[in-house]
Amino acid sequence: MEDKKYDIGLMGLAVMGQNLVLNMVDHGFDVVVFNRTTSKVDDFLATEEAKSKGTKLGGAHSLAELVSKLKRPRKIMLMIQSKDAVPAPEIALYPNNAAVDAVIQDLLPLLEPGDVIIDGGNTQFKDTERRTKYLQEKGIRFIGTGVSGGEEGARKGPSMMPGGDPEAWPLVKPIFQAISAKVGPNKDIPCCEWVGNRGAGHYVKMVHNGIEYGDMQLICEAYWMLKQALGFSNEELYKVFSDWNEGELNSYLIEITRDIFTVKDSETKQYLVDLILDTAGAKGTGKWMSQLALDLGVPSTLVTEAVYARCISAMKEQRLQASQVLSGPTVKFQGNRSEFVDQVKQALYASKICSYAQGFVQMQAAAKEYNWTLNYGQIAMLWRGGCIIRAVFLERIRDAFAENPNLENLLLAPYFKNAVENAQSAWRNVVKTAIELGIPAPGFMTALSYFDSYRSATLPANLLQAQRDYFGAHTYKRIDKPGEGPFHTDWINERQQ
Ligand code: NBP
Repeated sequence: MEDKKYDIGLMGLAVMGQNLVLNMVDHGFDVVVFNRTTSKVDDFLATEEAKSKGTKLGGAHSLAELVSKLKRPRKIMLMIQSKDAVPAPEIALYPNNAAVDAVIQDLLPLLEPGDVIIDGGNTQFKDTERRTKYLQEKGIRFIGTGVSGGEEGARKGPSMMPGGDPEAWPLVKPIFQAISAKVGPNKDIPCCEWVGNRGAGHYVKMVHNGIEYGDMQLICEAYWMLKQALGFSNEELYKVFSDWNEGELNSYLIEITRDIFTVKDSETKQYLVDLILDTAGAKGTGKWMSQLALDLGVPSTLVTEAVYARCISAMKEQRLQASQVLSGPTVKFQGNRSEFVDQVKQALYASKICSYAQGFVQMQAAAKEYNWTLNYGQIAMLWRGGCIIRAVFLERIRDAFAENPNLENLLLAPYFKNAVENAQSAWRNVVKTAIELGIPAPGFMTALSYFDSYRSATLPANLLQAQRDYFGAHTYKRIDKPGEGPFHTDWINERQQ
Protein backbone atom coordinates (compact mmCIF):
# COMPACT_ATOMS: atom_id res chain seq x y z
CA MET A 1 0.00 0.00 0.00
CA GLU A 2 3.05 2.26 0.58
CA ASP A 3 3.46 2.74 -3.16
CA LYS A 4 -0.14 3.49 -3.95
CA LYS A 5 -0.46 6.48 -6.25
CA TYR A 6 -3.59 8.61 -6.23
CA ASP A 7 -5.38 10.35 -9.12
CA ILE A 8 -5.54 13.74 -7.43
CA GLY A 9 -4.46 15.43 -4.22
CA LEU A 10 -6.60 17.94 -2.36
CA MET A 11 -5.37 20.44 0.19
CA GLY A 12 -7.83 22.21 2.46
CA LEU A 13 -10.14 20.05 4.55
CA ALA A 14 -12.73 22.62 5.57
CA VAL A 15 -16.36 22.16 4.52
CA MET A 16 -15.82 22.51 0.75
CA GLY A 17 -12.67 20.38 0.56
CA GLN A 18 -14.07 17.47 2.56
CA ASN A 19 -17.22 17.30 0.48
CA LEU A 20 -15.42 17.55 -2.84
CA VAL A 21 -13.06 14.74 -1.81
CA LEU A 22 -15.96 12.43 -0.93
CA ASN A 23 -17.64 13.34 -4.22
CA MET A 24 -14.48 12.51 -6.18
CA VAL A 25 -14.09 9.14 -4.45
CA ASP A 26 -17.76 8.32 -5.10
CA HIS A 27 -17.03 8.85 -8.79
CA GLY A 28 -14.22 6.33 -8.79
CA PHE A 29 -11.17 8.55 -8.28
CA ASP A 30 -8.44 7.85 -5.75
CA VAL A 31 -7.79 10.95 -3.66
CA VAL A 32 -5.07 11.84 -1.18
CA VAL A 33 -5.71 14.73 1.21
CA PHE A 34 -3.65 17.25 3.14
CA ASN A 35 -4.44 20.19 5.39
CA ARG A 36 -2.29 22.95 6.92
CA THR A 37 -3.40 21.89 10.39
CA THR A 38 -2.47 18.26 9.91
CA SER A 39 -4.61 16.93 12.76
CA LYS A 40 -7.59 17.64 10.47
CA VAL A 41 -6.26 15.05 8.02
CA ASP A 42 -6.43 12.39 10.72
CA ASP A 43 -9.78 13.63 12.01
CA PHE A 44 -11.25 13.49 8.53
CA LEU A 45 -9.86 10.05 7.72
CA ALA A 46 -11.26 8.78 11.03
CA THR A 47 -14.85 9.74 10.14
CA GLU A 48 -17.16 6.82 9.34
CA GLU A 49 -17.81 8.18 5.87
CA ALA A 50 -14.10 8.52 5.04
CA LYS A 51 -13.36 5.08 6.46
CA SER A 52 -16.08 3.59 4.25
CA LYS A 53 -14.10 4.69 1.17
CA GLY A 54 -11.30 2.22 2.02
CA THR A 55 -8.07 2.56 0.08
CA LYS A 56 -9.54 5.04 -2.38
CA LEU A 57 -8.87 7.76 0.17
CA GLY A 58 -5.43 8.45 1.62
CA GLY A 59 -3.79 11.08 3.76
CA ALA A 60 -0.56 13.05 3.86
CA HIS A 61 1.04 15.07 6.66
CA SER A 62 3.19 17.33 4.49
CA LEU A 63 3.03 18.77 1.00
CA ALA A 64 6.04 16.66 0.06
CA GLU A 65 4.19 13.51 1.12
CA LEU A 66 1.09 14.63 -0.77
CA VAL A 67 3.08 15.17 -3.97
CA SER A 68 4.95 11.88 -3.57
CA LYS A 69 1.66 10.00 -3.50
CA LEU A 70 0.34 11.30 -6.83
CA LYS A 71 0.27 9.82 -10.32
CA ARG A 72 2.12 11.89 -12.93
CA PRO A 73 1.35 14.48 -14.12
CA ARG A 74 0.38 15.39 -10.58
CA LYS A 75 -2.87 17.20 -9.97
CA ILE A 76 -3.23 19.16 -6.74
CA MET A 77 -6.41 21.00 -5.89
CA LEU A 78 -6.41 23.75 -3.28
CA MET A 79 -9.67 24.34 -1.40
CA ILE A 80 -8.27 26.88 1.01
CA GLN A 81 -9.23 30.37 2.00
CA SER A 82 -8.69 32.61 -1.01
CA LYS A 83 -7.12 35.31 1.15
CA ASP A 84 -5.97 35.14 4.75
CA ALA A 85 -8.77 37.10 6.36
CA VAL A 86 -7.24 36.48 9.75
CA PRO A 87 -3.47 35.95 9.81
CA ALA A 88 -2.52 32.87 11.72
CA PRO A 89 0.99 33.55 12.99
CA GLU A 90 0.76 30.66 15.39
CA ILE A 91 0.82 28.34 12.41
CA ALA A 92 4.38 28.81 11.23
CA LEU A 93 4.06 26.97 7.93
CA TYR A 94 2.37 29.73 5.91
CA PRO A 95 2.47 32.90 7.98
CA ASN A 96 0.53 36.02 7.01
CA ASN A 97 0.58 35.45 3.28
CA ALA A 98 -2.15 35.18 0.72
CA ALA A 99 -2.74 31.49 1.30
CA VAL A 100 -2.75 30.37 -2.33
CA ASP A 101 0.49 32.21 -3.16
CA ALA A 102 2.17 30.77 -0.09
CA VAL A 103 1.14 27.22 -0.94
CA ILE A 104 2.22 27.66 -4.57
CA GLN A 105 5.67 28.75 -3.38
CA ASP A 106 5.90 25.68 -1.16
CA LEU A 107 4.73 23.38 -3.94
CA LEU A 108 7.05 24.66 -6.66
CA PRO A 109 10.23 22.84 -5.54
CA LEU A 110 8.22 19.63 -5.22
CA LEU A 111 6.65 19.66 -8.69
CA GLU A 112 7.94 19.09 -12.21
CA PRO A 113 6.94 20.66 -15.55
CA GLY A 114 3.55 19.44 -16.69
CA ASP A 115 2.10 19.10 -13.19
CA VAL A 116 -1.18 20.86 -12.46
CA ILE A 117 -2.18 23.13 -9.57
CA ILE A 118 -5.89 23.91 -9.25
CA ASP A 119 -7.28 26.73 -7.12
CA GLY A 120 -10.93 25.98 -6.38
CA GLY A 121 -11.44 28.89 -3.99
CA ASN A 122 -13.33 32.12 -4.53
CA THR A 123 -10.25 33.91 -5.80
CA GLN A 124 -10.26 37.36 -7.40
CA PHE A 125 -9.73 36.75 -11.14
CA LYS A 126 -6.73 39.08 -11.36
CA ASP A 127 -4.84 36.80 -8.98
CA THR A 128 -5.69 33.88 -11.27
CA GLU A 129 -4.52 35.82 -14.35
CA ARG A 130 -1.22 36.52 -12.57
CA ARG A 131 -0.73 33.01 -11.20
CA THR A 132 -1.48 31.32 -14.54
CA LYS A 133 1.19 33.40 -16.30
CA TYR A 134 3.70 33.01 -13.47
CA LEU A 135 3.33 29.24 -13.37
CA GLN A 136 3.25 28.89 -17.17
CA GLU A 137 6.77 30.35 -17.23
CA LYS A 138 7.82 27.56 -14.88
CA GLY A 139 6.12 24.84 -16.92
CA ILE A 140 3.45 24.29 -14.28
CA ARG A 141 -0.15 24.28 -15.49
CA PHE A 142 -2.56 26.28 -13.39
CA ILE A 143 -6.33 26.21 -13.21
CA GLY A 144 -8.51 28.66 -11.33
CA THR A 145 -11.97 27.19 -11.09
CA GLY A 146 -15.19 28.57 -9.73
CA VAL A 147 -16.98 25.97 -7.60
CA SER A 148 -20.54 26.85 -6.76
CA GLY A 149 -23.25 25.28 -4.68
CA GLY A 150 -21.78 25.41 -1.20
CA GLU A 151 -21.47 22.32 0.95
CA GLU A 152 -24.29 20.37 -0.67
CA GLY A 153 -23.11 21.19 -4.18
CA ALA A 154 -19.58 20.10 -3.35
CA ARG A 155 -20.87 16.77 -2.04
CA LYS A 156 -23.55 15.98 -4.62
CA GLY A 157 -22.44 17.89 -7.71
CA PRO A 158 -21.35 21.51 -7.94
CA SER A 159 -21.44 23.86 -10.88
CA MET A 160 -17.81 24.27 -11.93
CA MET A 161 -16.29 27.07 -13.97
CA PRO A 162 -12.66 26.25 -14.79
CA GLY A 163 -10.26 28.63 -16.50
CA GLY A 164 -6.50 29.00 -16.61
CA ASP A 165 -3.93 27.16 -18.72
CA PRO A 166 -5.86 25.33 -21.47
CA GLU A 167 -3.23 22.56 -21.53
CA ALA A 168 -4.37 21.57 -18.06
CA TRP A 169 -8.01 21.10 -19.00
CA PRO A 170 -7.81 17.65 -20.65
CA LEU A 171 -5.97 16.40 -17.57
CA VAL A 172 -8.65 17.37 -15.08
CA LYS A 173 -11.72 17.26 -17.33
CA PRO A 174 -12.68 13.63 -16.54
CA ILE A 175 -12.59 14.30 -12.80
CA PHE A 176 -14.32 17.68 -12.92
CA GLN A 177 -17.08 16.59 -15.27
CA ALA A 178 -17.68 13.40 -13.29
CA ILE A 179 -18.15 15.22 -9.98
CA SER A 180 -20.12 18.20 -11.28
CA ALA A 181 -23.90 18.53 -11.29
CA LYS A 182 -25.67 16.99 -14.30
CA VAL A 183 -28.66 18.38 -16.18
CA GLY A 184 -30.73 17.52 -19.24
CA PRO A 185 -33.47 14.95 -19.77
CA ASN A 186 -31.05 12.09 -19.07
CA LYS A 187 -29.13 13.96 -16.37
CA ASP A 188 -25.93 13.48 -18.33
CA ILE A 189 -24.90 17.03 -19.31
CA PRO A 190 -22.21 18.16 -16.86
CA CYS A 191 -22.42 21.66 -15.36
CA CYS A 192 -18.71 22.00 -16.01
CA GLU A 193 -16.97 23.11 -19.17
CA TRP A 194 -13.78 24.96 -19.95
CA VAL A 195 -14.58 28.67 -19.62
CA GLY A 196 -11.47 30.34 -20.99
CA ASN A 197 -7.88 31.38 -20.47
CA ARG A 198 -6.29 32.53 -17.23
CA GLY A 199 -8.80 34.24 -14.90
CA ALA A 200 -11.89 33.67 -17.08
CA GLY A 201 -13.30 30.90 -14.86
CA HIS A 202 -13.02 32.94 -11.68
CA TYR A 203 -14.50 35.98 -13.45
CA VAL A 204 -17.53 33.98 -14.55
CA LYS A 205 -17.90 32.59 -11.01
CA MET A 206 -17.81 36.14 -9.68
CA VAL A 207 -20.56 37.19 -12.10
CA HIS A 208 -22.54 34.14 -11.02
CA ASN A 209 -22.26 35.33 -7.43
CA GLY A 210 -23.20 38.90 -8.42
CA ILE A 211 -26.27 37.63 -10.24
CA GLU A 212 -27.07 35.62 -7.13
CA TYR A 213 -26.95 38.87 -5.13
CA GLY A 214 -29.42 40.42 -7.61
CA ASP A 215 -31.77 37.43 -7.56
CA MET A 216 -31.84 37.35 -3.77
CA GLN A 217 -32.42 41.09 -3.45
CA LEU A 218 -35.28 40.99 -5.97
CA ILE A 219 -36.93 38.08 -4.16
CA CYS A 220 -36.60 39.97 -0.88
CA GLU A 221 -38.26 43.01 -2.46
CA ALA A 222 -41.13 40.87 -3.77
CA TYR A 223 -41.57 39.43 -0.26
CA TRP A 224 -41.50 42.91 1.26
CA MET A 225 -44.07 44.28 -1.20
CA LEU A 226 -46.45 41.43 -0.38
CA LYS A 227 -45.86 41.75 3.34
CA GLN A 228 -45.86 45.54 3.62
CA ALA A 229 -48.45 46.47 1.00
CA LEU A 230 -50.83 43.51 1.42
CA GLY A 231 -49.94 42.35 4.93
CA PHE A 232 -49.47 38.74 3.79
CA SER A 233 -48.89 36.09 6.43
CA ASN A 234 -46.17 33.46 6.11
CA GLU A 235 -48.83 30.92 5.10
CA GLU A 236 -49.97 33.22 2.30
CA LEU A 237 -46.37 33.88 1.26
CA TYR A 238 -45.74 30.15 1.12
CA LYS A 239 -48.68 29.75 -1.23
CA VAL A 240 -47.53 32.62 -3.49
CA PHE A 241 -43.96 31.33 -3.76
CA SER A 242 -45.26 27.79 -4.41
CA ASP A 243 -47.30 29.14 -7.33
CA TRP A 244 -44.39 31.19 -8.64
CA ASN A 245 -42.14 28.16 -8.55
CA GLU A 246 -44.41 26.43 -11.06
CA GLY A 247 -43.90 28.99 -13.82
CA GLU A 248 -41.12 30.94 -15.46
CA LEU A 249 -39.64 31.89 -12.08
CA ASN A 250 -39.04 28.22 -11.21
CA SER A 251 -35.64 28.15 -9.51
CA TYR A 252 -33.72 26.96 -6.51
CA LEU A 253 -33.93 30.37 -4.81
CA ILE A 254 -37.72 30.63 -5.19
CA GLU A 255 -38.02 27.07 -3.90
CA ILE A 256 -35.94 27.66 -0.75
CA THR A 257 -37.73 30.96 -0.15
CA ARG A 258 -41.07 29.11 -0.27
CA ASP A 259 -39.78 26.58 2.24
CA ILE A 260 -38.38 29.23 4.59
CA PHE A 261 -41.95 30.44 5.18
CA THR A 262 -42.84 27.04 6.70
CA VAL A 263 -40.10 26.80 9.32
CA LYS A 264 -40.96 27.48 12.97
CA ASP A 265 -38.55 28.05 15.82
CA SER A 266 -38.71 25.03 18.13
CA GLU A 267 -38.30 27.21 21.22
CA THR A 268 -40.81 30.00 20.63
CA LYS A 269 -43.02 28.21 18.06
CA GLN A 270 -42.94 31.38 15.99
CA TYR A 271 -41.92 31.52 12.35
CA LEU A 272 -38.13 31.65 12.31
CA VAL A 273 -37.92 34.13 9.44
CA ASP A 274 -39.70 36.70 11.64
CA LEU A 275 -37.15 36.25 14.43
CA ILE A 276 -34.08 36.82 12.26
CA LEU A 277 -32.33 40.19 12.60
CA ASP A 278 -32.63 42.19 9.38
CA THR A 279 -28.93 42.89 8.84
CA ALA A 280 -27.29 41.13 5.92
CA GLY A 281 -23.72 39.94 5.63
CA ALA A 282 -21.58 39.59 2.50
CA LYS A 283 -18.35 37.88 1.56
CA GLY A 284 -17.35 40.35 -1.14
CA THR A 285 -17.86 38.80 -4.57
CA GLY A 286 -20.84 41.07 -5.24
CA LYS A 287 -18.71 44.07 -4.41
CA TRP A 288 -15.97 42.82 -6.75
CA MET A 289 -18.43 42.52 -9.61
CA SER A 290 -19.71 45.99 -8.98
CA GLN A 291 -16.22 47.50 -8.74
CA LEU A 292 -15.12 45.74 -11.92
CA ALA A 293 -18.25 46.90 -13.74
CA LEU A 294 -17.27 50.48 -12.91
CA ASP A 295 -13.74 49.80 -14.19
CA LEU A 296 -15.15 48.51 -17.46
CA GLY A 297 -17.73 51.30 -17.76
CA VAL A 298 -20.71 48.94 -17.93
CA PRO A 299 -23.86 49.53 -15.87
CA SER A 300 -24.29 46.47 -13.63
CA THR A 301 -26.73 48.36 -11.47
CA LEU A 302 -28.63 45.38 -10.07
CA VAL A 303 -25.65 43.86 -8.29
CA THR A 304 -24.59 47.30 -7.09
CA GLU A 305 -28.02 48.05 -5.64
CA ALA A 306 -28.04 44.59 -4.07
CA VAL A 307 -24.69 45.30 -2.40
CA TYR A 308 -25.93 48.71 -1.20
CA ALA A 309 -29.15 47.12 0.08
CA ARG A 310 -27.03 44.82 2.24
CA CYS A 311 -24.97 47.82 3.40
CA ILE A 312 -28.03 49.80 4.46
CA SER A 313 -29.51 46.73 6.13
CA ALA A 314 -26.34 46.48 8.21
CA MET A 315 -26.90 50.08 9.47
CA LYS A 316 -29.49 48.85 11.95
CA GLU A 317 -28.73 51.35 14.71
CA GLN A 318 -28.90 54.32 12.33
CA ARG A 319 -32.10 52.99 10.77
CA LEU A 320 -33.70 52.59 14.18
CA GLN A 321 -32.85 56.20 15.01
CA ALA A 322 -33.89 57.54 11.61
CA SER A 323 -37.21 55.69 11.85
CA GLN A 324 -38.01 57.87 14.90
CA VAL A 325 -37.24 61.09 13.01
CA LEU A 326 -38.17 60.63 9.34
CA SER A 327 -41.68 59.82 8.23
CA GLY A 328 -43.06 58.51 4.96
CA PRO A 329 -46.52 58.25 3.43
CA THR A 330 -49.37 56.88 5.51
CA VAL A 331 -51.55 55.72 2.60
CA LYS A 332 -52.70 52.13 2.47
CA PHE A 333 -52.84 49.82 -0.53
CA GLN A 334 -56.07 50.45 -2.43
CA GLY A 335 -55.98 48.18 -5.47
CA ASN A 336 -56.99 44.62 -6.31
CA ARG A 337 -54.95 42.31 -4.10
CA SER A 338 -54.75 39.22 -6.29
CA GLU A 339 -53.93 41.35 -9.34
CA PHE A 340 -51.16 42.98 -7.34
CA VAL A 341 -49.65 39.60 -6.44
CA ASP A 342 -49.40 38.83 -10.14
CA GLN A 343 -47.92 42.26 -10.83
CA VAL A 344 -45.20 41.68 -8.22
CA LYS A 345 -44.40 38.38 -9.89
CA GLN A 346 -44.03 40.16 -13.22
CA ALA A 347 -41.89 42.92 -11.71
CA LEU A 348 -39.65 40.24 -10.26
CA TYR A 349 -39.37 38.45 -13.58
CA ALA A 350 -38.68 41.57 -15.65
CA SER A 351 -36.12 42.84 -13.14
CA LYS A 352 -34.44 39.44 -13.12
CA ILE A 353 -34.13 39.56 -16.90
CA CYS A 354 -32.44 43.00 -16.63
CA SER A 355 -30.09 41.63 -13.99
CA TYR A 356 -28.98 38.72 -16.17
CA ALA A 357 -28.73 41.02 -19.19
CA GLN A 358 -26.32 43.21 -17.20
CA GLY A 359 -24.28 40.22 -16.04
CA PHE A 360 -23.80 38.96 -19.59
CA VAL A 361 -22.94 42.46 -20.86
CA GLN A 362 -20.28 42.69 -18.15
CA MET A 363 -18.82 39.31 -19.14
CA GLN A 364 -18.73 40.41 -22.79
CA ALA A 365 -16.89 43.62 -21.85
CA ALA A 366 -14.46 41.71 -19.63
CA ALA A 367 -13.78 39.14 -22.36
CA LYS A 368 -12.81 42.00 -24.67
CA GLU A 369 -10.67 43.69 -22.06
CA TYR A 370 -8.84 40.56 -20.91
CA ASN A 371 -8.74 38.75 -24.24
CA TRP A 372 -10.88 35.72 -23.43
CA THR A 373 -13.16 33.84 -25.80
CA LEU A 374 -16.30 33.07 -23.84
CA ASN A 375 -19.21 30.90 -24.88
CA TYR A 376 -22.18 32.68 -23.29
CA GLY A 377 -24.80 30.04 -24.02
CA GLN A 378 -22.57 27.43 -22.47
CA ILE A 379 -21.94 29.61 -19.42
CA ALA A 380 -25.71 29.84 -18.85
CA MET A 381 -25.86 26.05 -18.93
CA LEU A 382 -23.02 25.72 -16.39
CA TRP A 383 -25.39 27.43 -13.97
CA ARG A 384 -28.30 25.17 -14.86
CA GLY A 385 -27.54 22.78 -11.99
CA GLY A 386 -25.50 22.53 -8.82
CA CYS A 387 -25.41 26.23 -8.01
CA ILE A 388 -27.55 28.78 -6.19
CA ILE A 389 -28.93 30.53 -9.29
CA ARG A 390 -29.98 27.29 -10.99
CA ALA A 391 -33.20 27.87 -12.89
CA VAL A 392 -35.08 26.74 -15.96
CA PHE A 393 -34.80 30.35 -17.15
CA LEU A 394 -31.11 29.77 -17.99
CA GLU A 395 -32.14 27.55 -20.91
CA ARG A 396 -33.80 30.57 -22.49
CA ILE A 397 -30.48 32.40 -22.24
CA ARG A 398 -28.71 29.46 -23.89
CA ASP A 399 -31.32 29.55 -26.70
CA ALA A 400 -30.90 33.31 -27.15
CA PHE A 401 -27.14 33.00 -27.68
CA ALA A 402 -27.60 29.92 -29.90
CA GLU A 403 -29.89 31.99 -32.13
CA ASN A 404 -27.48 34.93 -32.17
CA PRO A 405 -23.96 34.30 -30.81
CA ASN A 406 -23.21 38.03 -31.16
CA LEU A 407 -26.23 39.11 -29.12
CA GLU A 408 -25.33 42.44 -27.50
CA ASN A 409 -27.93 42.38 -24.79
CA LEU A 410 -30.40 39.71 -23.67
CA LEU A 411 -33.17 42.33 -23.77
CA LEU A 412 -32.82 42.31 -27.57
CA ALA A 413 -33.44 38.55 -27.89
CA PRO A 414 -37.07 38.00 -29.03
CA TYR A 415 -37.98 35.81 -26.06
CA PHE A 416 -36.76 38.31 -23.45
CA LYS A 417 -37.97 41.36 -25.39
CA ASN A 418 -41.49 39.90 -25.36
CA ALA A 419 -41.25 38.83 -21.74
CA VAL A 420 -40.19 42.30 -20.56
CA GLU A 421 -42.71 44.08 -22.76
CA ASN A 422 -45.50 41.86 -21.46
CA ALA A 423 -44.45 42.50 -17.87
CA GLN A 424 -43.89 46.19 -18.36
CA SER A 425 -47.13 47.75 -17.19
CA ALA A 426 -47.33 45.47 -14.12
CA TRP A 427 -43.69 46.24 -13.31
CA ARG A 428 -44.35 49.99 -13.54
CA ASN A 429 -47.39 49.65 -11.31
CA VAL A 430 -45.38 47.81 -8.64
CA VAL A 431 -42.69 50.52 -8.70
CA LYS A 432 -45.42 53.19 -8.54
CA THR A 433 -47.03 51.42 -5.59
CA ALA A 434 -43.67 51.12 -3.82
CA ILE A 435 -43.18 54.87 -4.23
CA GLU A 436 -46.72 55.73 -3.11
CA LEU A 437 -46.54 53.51 -0.04
CA GLY A 438 -42.91 54.34 0.77
CA ILE A 439 -41.68 50.76 0.49
CA PRO A 440 -38.00 50.48 -0.51
CA ALA A 441 -37.61 48.54 -3.76
CA PRO A 442 -34.19 49.56 -5.11
CA GLY A 443 -33.77 46.45 -7.27
CA PHE A 444 -37.11 46.80 -9.06
CA MET A 445 -36.48 50.51 -9.53
CA THR A 446 -32.93 50.31 -10.84
CA ALA A 447 -33.93 47.52 -13.21
CA LEU A 448 -36.73 49.68 -14.60
CA SER A 449 -34.40 52.68 -14.93
CA TYR A 450 -31.91 50.50 -16.78
CA PHE A 451 -34.63 49.26 -19.11
CA ASP A 452 -35.89 52.79 -19.77
CA SER A 453 -32.37 54.15 -20.31
CA TYR A 454 -31.28 51.29 -22.54
CA ARG A 455 -34.34 51.60 -24.78
CA SER A 456 -33.95 55.40 -25.14
CA ALA A 457 -32.45 56.58 -28.40
CA THR A 458 -31.76 59.92 -26.73
CA LEU A 459 -30.78 60.75 -23.17
CA PRO A 460 -30.10 64.05 -21.41
CA ALA A 461 -26.35 63.58 -21.74
CA ASN A 462 -26.33 66.45 -24.29
CA LEU A 463 -26.87 68.81 -21.36
CA LEU A 464 -24.26 66.96 -19.34
CA GLN A 465 -21.70 67.42 -22.10
CA ALA A 466 -22.58 71.11 -22.26
CA GLN A 467 -22.01 71.42 -18.51
CA ARG A 468 -18.68 69.60 -18.76
CA ASP A 469 -17.60 71.83 -21.64
CA TYR A 470 -18.78 74.96 -19.77
CA PHE A 471 -16.77 74.39 -16.58
CA GLY A 472 -13.95 72.18 -17.81
CA ALA A 473 -13.56 72.67 -21.59
CA HIS A 474 -14.12 68.92 -21.94
CA THR A 475 -15.51 69.44 -25.50
CA TYR A 476 -18.51 67.78 -27.14
CA LYS A 477 -19.65 66.27 -30.43
CA ARG A 478 -22.58 67.54 -32.51
CA ILE A 479 -25.49 65.57 -33.96
CA ASP A 480 -25.67 67.90 -36.97
CA LYS A 481 -21.97 67.45 -37.80
CA PRO A 482 -21.27 63.72 -37.38
CA GLY A 483 -17.61 62.75 -37.77
CA GLU A 484 -16.49 66.31 -37.06
CA GLY A 485 -15.21 67.85 -33.86
CA PRO A 486 -14.69 67.70 -31.00
CA PHE A 487 -16.14 71.17 -30.42
CA HIS A 488 -15.66 73.66 -27.64
CA THR A 489 -17.74 76.76 -26.86
CA ASP A 490 -16.87 79.80 -24.74
CA TRP A 491 -20.17 79.44 -22.85
CA ILE A 492 -19.70 82.50 -20.62
CA ASN A 493 -19.29 84.90 -23.53
CA GLU A 494 -22.03 83.25 -25.58
CA ARG A 495 -24.64 83.67 -22.80
CA GLN A 496 -27.68 85.70 -23.88
CA GLN A 497 -28.86 86.87 -20.43
P1 NBP B 1 -12.44 28.31 4.31
O1 NBP B 1 -12.56 29.38 3.30
O2 NBP B 1 -13.02 28.51 5.65
O3 NBP B 1 -10.88 27.97 4.47
C1 NBP B 1 -10.45 27.03 5.43
C2 NBP B 1 -9.33 26.21 4.85
O4 NBP B 1 -8.26 27.06 4.41
C3 NBP B 1 -8.74 25.30 5.93
O5 NBP B 1 -8.38 24.09 5.33
C4 NBP B 1 -7.53 26.10 6.38
O6 NBP B 1 -6.53 25.32 6.97
C5 NBP B 1 -7.06 26.64 5.06
N1 NBP B 1 -6.10 27.74 5.15
C6 NBP B 1 -6.25 28.98 5.65
BR1 NBP B 1 -7.72 29.61 6.52
N2 NBP B 1 -5.15 29.73 5.54
C7 NBP B 1 -4.27 28.93 4.95
C8 NBP B 1 -2.94 29.11 4.57
N3 NBP B 1 -2.31 30.27 4.75
N4 NBP B 1 -2.29 28.07 3.99
C9 NBP B 1 -2.91 26.91 3.81
N5 NBP B 1 -4.17 26.65 4.15
C10 NBP B 1 -4.85 27.65 4.70
O7 NBP B 1 -12.99 26.90 3.74
P2 NBP B 1 -14.26 26.59 2.84
O8 NBP B 1 -15.46 27.31 3.31
O9 NBP B 1 -14.30 25.10 2.70
O10 NBP B 1 -13.88 27.22 1.43
C11 NBP B 1 -12.73 26.82 0.70
C12 NBP B 1 -12.62 27.71 -0.52
O11 NBP B 1 -13.77 27.51 -1.32
C13 NBP B 1 -12.58 29.20 -0.19
O12 NBP B 1 -11.74 29.87 -1.10
C14 NBP B 1 -14.00 29.65 -0.39
O13 NBP B 1 -14.08 31.01 -0.75
C15 NBP B 1 -14.44 28.75 -1.53
N6 NBP B 1 -15.88 28.48 -1.58
C16 NBP B 1 -16.58 28.28 -0.45
C17 NBP B 1 -17.95 28.01 -0.52
C18 NBP B 1 -18.75 27.74 0.71
O14 NBP B 1 -19.99 27.63 0.59
N7 NBP B 1 -18.14 27.61 1.88
C19 NBP B 1 -18.58 27.94 -1.77
C20 NBP B 1 -17.82 28.12 -2.91
C21 NBP B 1 -16.47 28.39 -2.81
P3 NBP B 1 -6.52 25.12 8.57
O15 NBP B 1 -7.45 24.00 8.85
O16 NBP B 1 -5.10 24.80 8.86
O17 NBP B 1 -6.97 26.43 9.19
